[in-house]
Amino acid sequence: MTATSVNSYESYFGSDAGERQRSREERHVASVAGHNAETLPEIWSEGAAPFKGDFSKDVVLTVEKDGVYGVKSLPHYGMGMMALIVAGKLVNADQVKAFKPPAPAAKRFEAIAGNLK
Ligand SMILES: [Cu+2]
Repeated sequence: MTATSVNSYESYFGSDAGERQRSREERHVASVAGHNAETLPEIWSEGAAPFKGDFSKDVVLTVEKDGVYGVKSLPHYGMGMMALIVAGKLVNADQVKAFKPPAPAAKRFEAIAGNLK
């Protein structure tokens, strides 16, 4: 399954990005220039390879280990431009619980994290 996100600045990672997505491949489409998608290292399944997409370029993350994967747009992460991708079991759910986002991003993070069960 491939999950596609993004189409505007505000919803770069899609309004549905926090929903439970058990995808093995996640594609971030650079439909708006000036963003990227890369690993949020605090929320990343142990041993999984990190990734870093170039600005204004599509990037595909192929997930091979169960867990929750945090993805951020580097320049806009502080405003909450992030997503959580779930693959298989929530083996690192404790990382989500412990994570403290930048203050302006807290509301958005709580909203997407609240969709994890
Ligand atoms: Cu961005």
